[in-house]
Amino acid sequence: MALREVYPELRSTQERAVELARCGAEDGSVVVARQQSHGRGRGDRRWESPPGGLYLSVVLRPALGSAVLPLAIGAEVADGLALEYGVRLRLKWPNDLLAVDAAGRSRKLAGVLVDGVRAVDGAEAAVAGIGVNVRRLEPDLPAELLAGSVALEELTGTPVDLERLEAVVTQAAVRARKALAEERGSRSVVPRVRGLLYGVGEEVTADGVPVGTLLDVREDGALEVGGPGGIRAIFAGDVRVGFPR
Ligand code: BT5
Repeated sequence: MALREVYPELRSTQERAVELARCGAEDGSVVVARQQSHGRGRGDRRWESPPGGLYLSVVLRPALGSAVLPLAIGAEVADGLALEYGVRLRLKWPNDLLAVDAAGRSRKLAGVLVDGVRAVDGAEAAVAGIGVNVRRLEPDLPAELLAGSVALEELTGTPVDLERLEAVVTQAAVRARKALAEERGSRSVVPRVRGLLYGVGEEVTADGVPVGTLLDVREDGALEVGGPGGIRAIFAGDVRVGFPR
């Protein structure tokens, strides 16, 4: 049976869910924390996790080891939030959910992090960590982070029930893995990702280096950019849309 653990505070739901996945927790098992002291993003980045947000990690198995999984989860979460709350979000490769306002300003609502895990029984699992800002972040955080982020309640204008949101997000992650495991797999998922992709046609940098115009997402999950030297694929890195100021 899928587990559900809810903590008032935890270092990181990802750490706990990775532990559960190692021990063989079932698909859809979820760890939720009302706040995190060491919430993490990709690499050594932090995820600010004050009370009021949604912080959860879902065990997904069997895992597919696919680079499309974070994108597929992002697309499913975007669709789930659109249906439930009527918000329109864009997906920034490879793992950000952004709200874009009428002036074209983008702000980050949520982030997705996927870790691969080998369970003690030898089976491969994935752990999807998802953080969603629900209430406005506290003003003592860095100004750049405040300016670049947005909360769900700011978009809806009404209070959001955390348990309902948890169900929407967890189900979205489980659906994403299933969709990729189906026969058409990424061939059916990637077109949906493309439909939500942020920054198409704009200049992008990868790890601070200008790499050209954002063109597309390939079926293997790589980002395709075009520059004077031709078309190239980016498999990992910190991609920014627009030249750095
Ligand atoms: C992500 O990483 O966007 C993935 C975040 C995943 C967080 C969840 S919460 C539940 C689970 N448990 C964990 O410990 N983690 C997962 P990345 O693309 O590396 O983005 C990190 C960057 O986003 C930071 O360097 C900041 O610039 C920015 N950031 C940090 N906290 C933020 C927040 N609350 N809202 C918006 N942006 C934030």
